[in-house]
Amino acid sequence: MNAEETARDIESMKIRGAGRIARAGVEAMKHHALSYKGSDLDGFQKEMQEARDVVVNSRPTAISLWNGLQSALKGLEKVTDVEEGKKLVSSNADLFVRDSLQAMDRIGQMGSRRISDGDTVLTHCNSHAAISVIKTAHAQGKRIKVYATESRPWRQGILTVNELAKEGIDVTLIIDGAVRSVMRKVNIVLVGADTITSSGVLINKIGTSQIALAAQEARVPFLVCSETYKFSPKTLFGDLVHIEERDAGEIVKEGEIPSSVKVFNPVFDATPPEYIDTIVTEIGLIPPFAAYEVIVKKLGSDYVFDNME
Ligand code: RUB
Repeated sequence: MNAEETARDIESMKIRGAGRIARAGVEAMKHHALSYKGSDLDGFQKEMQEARDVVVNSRPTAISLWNGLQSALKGLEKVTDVEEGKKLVSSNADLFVRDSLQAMDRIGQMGSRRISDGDTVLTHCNSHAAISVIKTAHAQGKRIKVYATESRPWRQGILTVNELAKEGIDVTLIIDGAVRSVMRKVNIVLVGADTITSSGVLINKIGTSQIALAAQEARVPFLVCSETYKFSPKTLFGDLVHIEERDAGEIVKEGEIPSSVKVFNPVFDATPPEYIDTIVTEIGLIPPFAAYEVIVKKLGSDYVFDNME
């Protein structure tokens, strides 16, 4: 798919989840580069930047998309002809997708060490990084139970329970409001991430911060499963994370409530680092307060400074 089609599918949530939108965005860059006709290098570089902007603006909150697109175009300003540029974007994209899938597997392996036989896990929305941990623990023969939240208004929890049930995992769907009621039966909470700021704040599906509160009250460990490309270099330079607000029609049908009633539909929220026990990444389990180190060391100071705009 080209950049415009990919952006449309991300915006309409046909493609969703921080990891998947990043991989789809990167694939779109590859497609866009390979289908460029002509030999004008300036034109090629300009078109790639424009394609990047179209995709990056399709969903504003997940830094994974921005980081992915930056990786796909890394070094493009240094190429000497269009063919070289095409090859570069194509191999950057392949590398990102490969590393992203590998990271998810590693997160599964490492996170599963924190799950014991007989544990009950609670997860929110539909995070493939969190699901990777659950599936890995199950594959290791651990008998686990899972509570999965419905995640209004898009009900991504339906995807999660279908995916886990297919693996033969004992899974129970709950409405979002039932989290505190079930928390006393839960041993560990696993959620994904759209963005992690340099100060260790987690931005994830709306409702995540309430789950963290309930977990802390019940003294249940709250773990975030996140590839390092979900850490935000932008926040290091003072950018605030923009929390996407979506249409009222996702919550109420036309005519269901008086037109004088306002509807507020933020789709992500912020969980402070004090509520997070650890972040499971592909480079290890790190405390949220080490987010700054991850951004600088893993993404690299060159990367950070080159990509500030
Ligand atoms: C999905 C969501 C997920 C993260 C991580 O929100 O908040 O927890 O994106 O997902 P939406 P993953 O459905 O609005 O995209 O671990 O799969 O990257």
